[in-house]
Amino acid sequence: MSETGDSGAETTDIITNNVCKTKWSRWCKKYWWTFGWLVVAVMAVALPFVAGDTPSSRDCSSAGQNPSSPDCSSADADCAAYKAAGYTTSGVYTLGQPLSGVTVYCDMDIDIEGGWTVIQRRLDGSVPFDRTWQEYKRGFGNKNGEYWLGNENIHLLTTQKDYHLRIDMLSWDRRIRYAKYYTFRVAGESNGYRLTVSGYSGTAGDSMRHNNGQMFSTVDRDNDVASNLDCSQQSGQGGWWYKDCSRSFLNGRYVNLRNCGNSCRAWPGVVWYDWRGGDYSLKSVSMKIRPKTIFKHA
Ligand SMILES: [Ca+2]
Repeated sequence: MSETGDSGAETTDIITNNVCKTKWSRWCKKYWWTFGWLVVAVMAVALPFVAGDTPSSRDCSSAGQNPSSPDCSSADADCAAYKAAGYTTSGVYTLGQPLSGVTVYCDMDIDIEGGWTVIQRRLDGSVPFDRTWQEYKRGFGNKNGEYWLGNENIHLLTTQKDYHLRIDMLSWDRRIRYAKYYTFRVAGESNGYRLTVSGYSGTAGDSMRHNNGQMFSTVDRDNDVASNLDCSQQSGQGGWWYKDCSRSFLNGRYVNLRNCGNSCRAWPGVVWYDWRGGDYSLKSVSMKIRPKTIFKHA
């Protein structure tokens, strides 16, 4: 025991003499152990913040919020997962499984909880929505502006989890309304991307009640139940879940009512019949989804 103790004291002296070679050596020899422990303690507290372990510092926004850097390597499945991971800024994010690499606009602000994955957005008419089946299948547009996420992507997301749908609308006289559906799901292509939508609540009226159970139709694929007409062709060549046509078609022709006043026909525009009627084209709309089990996922 004593040998070990002597050996320990000797080692301490050697370290002390080697560390303290300055003109302050007398003070140094007396206090360097205390100072050393203080440095270790400060580093232990500061290191996690420097390394970026906390969600708030795991911010990939400078790279377009694309988590491709080492600190942001595990992309989240949807915007709700990003919100749960500490991301609070609306913007374009890159998703992980099942849509690996697909970018999407995340609405983190629309209600208290945020975390909405935007699947459709109309803002200014800059992106045409008179598109083919294949284009609606793959998705098109600009994630910072107007776009359709793609039926295949929407199907993959809503198959993996149970989702709510929320639709926000703005009129040209700057009034806002919304519609929420408790259940929103899109089947696969072999089933015509058939829609399940139910459980309405909101302020805009239920203009999707007739779309529940309908297949998707585009200008080049008539899956509606109106045998004598082509609903997509009748409604601005947009894709939608038409039945014998529809009280809503948010992918209709974009009509700028401010520019044309009463001189142009608003129909067929971006329509939500139960709020402004069939001949009123909305200024902007966005469709977004969020898991029913928000913030409870693994
Ligand atoms: Ca038809």
